[in-house]
Amino acid sequence: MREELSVDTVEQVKLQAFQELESASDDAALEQWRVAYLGRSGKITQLLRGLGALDPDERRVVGAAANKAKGVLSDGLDLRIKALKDALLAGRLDTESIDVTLPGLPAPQGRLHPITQTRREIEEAFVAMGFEVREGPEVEWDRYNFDMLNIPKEHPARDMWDTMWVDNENAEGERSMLLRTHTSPMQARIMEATEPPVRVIVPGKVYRYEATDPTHEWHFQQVEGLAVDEGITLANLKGTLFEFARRVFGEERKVRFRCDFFPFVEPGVDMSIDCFKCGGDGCHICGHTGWIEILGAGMVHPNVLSGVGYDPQKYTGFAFGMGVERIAMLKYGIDDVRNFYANDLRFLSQF
Ligand code: FA5
Repeated sequence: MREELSVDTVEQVKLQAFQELESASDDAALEQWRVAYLGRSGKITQLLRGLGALDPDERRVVGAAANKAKGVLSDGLDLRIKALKDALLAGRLDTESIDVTLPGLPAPQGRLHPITQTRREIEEAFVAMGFEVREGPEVEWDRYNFDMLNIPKEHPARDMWDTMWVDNENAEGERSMLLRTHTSPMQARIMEATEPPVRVIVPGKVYRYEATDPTHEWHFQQVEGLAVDEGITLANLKGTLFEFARRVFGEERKVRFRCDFFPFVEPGVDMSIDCFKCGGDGCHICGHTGWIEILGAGMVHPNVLSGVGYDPQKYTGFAFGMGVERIAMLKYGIDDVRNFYANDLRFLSQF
């Protein structure tokens, strides 16, 4: 016989449901409880279905009680699920412990850029030969970059360096400030401030407004060298540079020393190393010459010496300026200088 459906019946079902919910202590028991009360054939669902048999007044009251019971039971289920989860976590915290002596995850480690490594190697080679390391400004006056290096204004020799000018004009409307095109301005700055003997190298960045190719960047690094004293000759320059090449490249690399022109030296030379790619046969990297030029050099021009107040009758000196990227290319067999500044970790992390 069908049980009479009333608010009391609803309350009894609700009470029993809560008691059973209290004793459900795992996922399976909770699911079983949900099906038994709130599922499609669950007790609360059946109560709601039975409302149709009641007269309208009773249906309103009992229906409201049944719907409310359904709401509180499903809230009760959510609370019970959360309580069980919290208890589980608390239990794990009680029983488990963290081993603080375990090694941590390794943090990714940086390293020195290959150009910095090469520059330091160059510095070490010259410091071992008695040179001091100095630095100078990258934004330079036209006076130091050109005039004091025996390259007056309007002289065609200025075309040897494609210059990036800083937008700064003097009273005559001439541009006078630039990004230094080479480290040679430091020759004049150092001699102006020092009495001979001088024996320095100057590493640093330089900038040129030129199209890039496998051996040309628009910004790169140079190491300038300068030695001034009484009785310095071209033989000292040659000996110093050969010793440098031996230290940095080893005995087996071939070195070529040739005449060249730079307005601030007389005579002028350049030095090349045999191409690492073709071994001297000629390829696209060395411009089919078999050689890669690494530096320009020469005996400091008497005009430069007298320009800084040195007596060219008494003092002589040599100077050189080498490209750090070219040296790194030769050392590591890199066939495109632009790789150094492309910021590709696949390339950089090899060094
Ligand atoms: C000079 O810059 C002179 N100041 C060198 C010098 C110093 C001569 C002292 C005499 C006395 P040059 O423009 O040739 O010279 O550059 C010197 C070196 O810098 C080159 O041999 C080469 O190794 C490097 N170099 C030049 N242009 C670039 C470039 N665009 N990208 C990378 N390296 C370069």
